[in-house]
Amino acid sequence: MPDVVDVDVVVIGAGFGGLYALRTLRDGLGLNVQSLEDGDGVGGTWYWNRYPGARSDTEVNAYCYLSDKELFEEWKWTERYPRQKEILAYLNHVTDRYDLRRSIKFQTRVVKTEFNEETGRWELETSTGEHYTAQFVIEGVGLLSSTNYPDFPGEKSFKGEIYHTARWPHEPVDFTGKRVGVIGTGSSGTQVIVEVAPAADELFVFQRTPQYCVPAQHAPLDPDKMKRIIDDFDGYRESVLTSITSFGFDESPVPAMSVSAEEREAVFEEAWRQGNGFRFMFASFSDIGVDPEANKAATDFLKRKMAEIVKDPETLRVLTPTDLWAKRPLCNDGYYETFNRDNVTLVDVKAHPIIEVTEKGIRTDNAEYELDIIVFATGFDAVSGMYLKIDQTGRGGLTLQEKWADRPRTTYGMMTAGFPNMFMIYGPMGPFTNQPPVHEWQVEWMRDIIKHVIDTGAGTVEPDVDFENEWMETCDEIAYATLFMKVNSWINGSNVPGKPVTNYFYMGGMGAYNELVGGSADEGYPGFTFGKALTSA
Ligand code: NA7
Repeated sequence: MPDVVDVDVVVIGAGFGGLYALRTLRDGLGLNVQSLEDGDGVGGTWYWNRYPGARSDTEVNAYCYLSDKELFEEWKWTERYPRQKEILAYLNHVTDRYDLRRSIKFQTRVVKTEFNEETGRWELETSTGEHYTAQFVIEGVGLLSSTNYPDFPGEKSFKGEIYHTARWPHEPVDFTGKRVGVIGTGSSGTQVIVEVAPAADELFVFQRTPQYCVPAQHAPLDPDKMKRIIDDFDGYRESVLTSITSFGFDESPVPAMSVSAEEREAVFEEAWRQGNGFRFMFASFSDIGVDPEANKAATDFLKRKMAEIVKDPETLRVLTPTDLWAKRPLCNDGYYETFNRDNVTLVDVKAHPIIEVTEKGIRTDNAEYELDIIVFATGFDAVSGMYLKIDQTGRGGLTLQEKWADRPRTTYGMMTAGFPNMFMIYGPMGPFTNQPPVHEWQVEWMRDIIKHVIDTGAGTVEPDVDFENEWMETCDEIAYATLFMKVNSWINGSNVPGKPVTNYFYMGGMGAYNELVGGSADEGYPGFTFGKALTSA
């Protein structure tokens, strides 16, 4: 028998969510917590996504922890949207500030979790052959973490370098004088394209679906804004956690078509001037994500802006989306302007699909592009992907892979029936919001229910199947009334071949989620079953 380490809690992943879970359960509840992390440093998304141009496109006042005012005051961000390096430095600071590193094992990927019904404990196995048992497992494995890597034939024959944005090497990649191909024009693609274009000799952008991209309006951080937040810190955190999107700005209550065309134009113009994709979508009007007419008003405006920027008519035609605006909203400065550069070529791979990677570069059905470097900015097997990469077994031998074969099913995006004491931070059917403050909220909910299990002597907690089904229905009812289900993207699973195309989110907004799920704790957790302790840890 291999050596087995018994702990109260295993936390999988040391990104924003996992670090907060470690701190909250270890220092808040005094439990024996072991964190296991695949990378050789903390940071999660921000550890892996080191590509040129990588940065948060959420304003930093909402892209950080909000549970500790002192931390918020002491860490000095420099830019409105922090770059990857700065976020990684922040997360390392947090790790050291709360002395978390001693509880984390790096380069240790959990490959298997199994619930032992005899002992009421989870048994875990790692890629390094280590074995753990734990009463509770918290999976902070990341919403956007498992990479989507299209399998183009011939990739191995390519003589140049190939990178994926979400598995970028630690050493800088030199693009100087190189012919570069970027596949993908989502958040990662648009960021890498803008950054690499000035350095590369030639840049070929392989675009499948054009995207609406509003300016970010990058700028140094506004110290007055941060001061105003600090002066009413609790009020600010409350406002973030009771808003719809938790992005730290005021959302509009005004439907787009309730105002005159002139007024609408002025509001859009101001939103463009202020920058930020989510802000544009949710702070200009209340219904761009749900009402096709409102959505069209917004996209008409964005198309007019694109036409003002992009000089070549054919490039403009290919760059201009024809869909609704209902992928995850993007923002970046200089994205459309980049296509005015002489060294940048837009390749329409919807019209002429990529057939293969050759020794020399990329071949579409009508041309071959000779390249030195290929960048896959092709995104993620999002939301459910990372959970399904781990071989997970709950009660009665039911595997997560079996349970989620048709679609992921959870309760509140945090637990799934048949998997007692297993928690997911920002799992499927959780709120569709900015993440870090919501990670904290969810971890605090987990802390409270775990405390309840401990205080009452119950060994386990798990959601009831009927209750879970009700949650799924609630989520679907809301999501299918939005436009996000009508356009292909990772939000509904349609970006990965073979993945269930379905709803993956609670789209009722964080405020409603907070009330509903937080309220259930006050009522003694209806819909959850608390079991008897079988053995002590
Ligand atoms: P995204 O937003 O999923 O974008 C991936 C891009 O890659 C998108 O343009 C895709 O086109 C394209 N793609 C994917 N597969 C292919 C193939 N086979 N051929 C050509 N093009 C392809 O991922 P990101 O990493 O940019 O961002 C994900 C999230 O991370 C982002 O929303 C933020 O929340 C942070 P498609 O649109 O599917 O036609």
